[in-house]
Amino acid sequence: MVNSKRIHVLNNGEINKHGPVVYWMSRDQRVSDNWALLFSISKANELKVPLHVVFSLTPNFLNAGLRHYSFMLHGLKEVEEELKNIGIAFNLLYGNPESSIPEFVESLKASILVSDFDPLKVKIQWKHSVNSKISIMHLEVDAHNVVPCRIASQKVEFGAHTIRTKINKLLGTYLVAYPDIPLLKYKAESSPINWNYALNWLKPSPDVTVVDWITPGETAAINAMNSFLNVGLAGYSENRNNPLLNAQSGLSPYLHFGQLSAQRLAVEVAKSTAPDKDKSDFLDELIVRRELSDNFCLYNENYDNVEGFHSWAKKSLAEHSNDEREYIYSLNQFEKAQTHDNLWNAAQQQMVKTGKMHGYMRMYWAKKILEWTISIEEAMRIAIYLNDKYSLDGRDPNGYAGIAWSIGGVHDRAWAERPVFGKVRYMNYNGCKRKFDVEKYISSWLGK
Ligand code: FAD
Ligand code: FO1
Repeated sequence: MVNSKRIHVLNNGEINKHGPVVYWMSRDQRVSDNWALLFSISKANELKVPLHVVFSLTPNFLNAGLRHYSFMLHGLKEVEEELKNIGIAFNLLYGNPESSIPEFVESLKASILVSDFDPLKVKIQWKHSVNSKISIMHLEVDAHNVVPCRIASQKVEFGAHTIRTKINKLLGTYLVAYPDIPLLKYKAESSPINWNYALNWLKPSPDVTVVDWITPGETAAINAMNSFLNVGLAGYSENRNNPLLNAQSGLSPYLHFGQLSAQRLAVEVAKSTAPDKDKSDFLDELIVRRELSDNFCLYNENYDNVEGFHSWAKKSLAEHSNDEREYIYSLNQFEKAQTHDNLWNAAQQQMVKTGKMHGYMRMYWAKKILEWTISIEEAMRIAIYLNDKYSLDGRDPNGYAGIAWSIGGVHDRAWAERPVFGKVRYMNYNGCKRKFDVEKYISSWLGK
């Protein structure tokens, strides 16, 4: 039922015949359309044992605040309810997974540990540490990518144009409809979770407020997907880069937290009656661009710093490191949207207020941080800090790849050389003015 190519053996542990299967949920926080869950269920039925899903809650995860944890916990509450309905136990653990997961596995005398794929360094470290403390088999299932990241390519790809051919060749095999969730032969129950206690336990920083434009959870995600399919997909190609139109799907928070499966979305888009150009442009972003980010993070551990840039960019940026900066701002000035450029300030405010800056403005926003900081190291630090702190879809491979593209030309080509940017693609205010009504965007985010 689950293509074996999605499954990656993480250790050489053995299967302990009698204990329950444990699925350590982290990236793909949903019950439907989840290959890691489907695999865990088939394993449990095969071993004639029950299934426990477990989520390890860690405070201050990569600078996450109340905005992110509130969204995530609401989604996990729905996961708990849906799992209960099909006889699967859901356990919420507190603290570092490197100790909480081995303890949990030991307490249940689990038969096998299943986890979902995530290319971020912190996750790779978690799994490495867990593996040093357990003796049972640990399998990882890529439930996030249409084409499993480790299958699409075994090396860091140059750009969308190189991974596109590899991914498109494999879509026939992997872009398939999901099977129904099989019945559990052996059921398990768990005591209900006190979600208010969980949120309070995290003590999330309140200075990044909860957002109200989006409802968390997989039911709301499917509803948002359907309204995008019915209304937003047609015209996507033409309108998606206009920050004044609400013409992107708005689905990235659901995709980031795994409350919506990208494969489900892709299957539904492919079936839609919207114009082909809109469908192919959207699928290229959703599959090629998004899966290129996982490729970048999996095979380039410096995805979040200057070392991760290509040599042409490192060389060129270094040659211009002493160029005169017309403006230099501190993290605090950027964070408070106090630069001389009201277009940049408006984009920053959109992110602070809503947790979702328009995709086109994200490029401009990051490139100006390169232009107005004392070094590219400082630019990377500030861009990642602010994006992870305020963006609901932050702490995501797409973010690290998007920032590396903007500041370090990753997945982009060299352009005509200029001060500060060197050969990294330049963007400026006038370029934005040619594309949309900047005054209107500024007034909508900087107040009247
Ligand atoms: P849509 O246009 O509706 O796209 C649908 C989905 O396709 C997105 O949710 C995403 O999964 C994928 N996608 C679209 N554009 C890109 C892209 N350029 N790269 C990779 N995947 C893409 N995306 C995040 O998910 N989290 C981030 O923290 C993030 N930070 C970014 C920072 C910078 C500086 C840049 C330039 C881009 C960043 N992106 C990030 C990528 C992109 O801007 C967002 O995915 C997109 O704006 C999300 O809104 P949407 O779902 O409405 O987009
Ligand atoms: N994953 C976990 O396993 N435990 C957490 O407590 C956790 C918190 C968290 C907060 C904000 C956020 O954006 C992501 C968070 N994640 C957590 C990870 C997330 O599920 C994704 O796997 C990665 O951020 C993207 O790869």
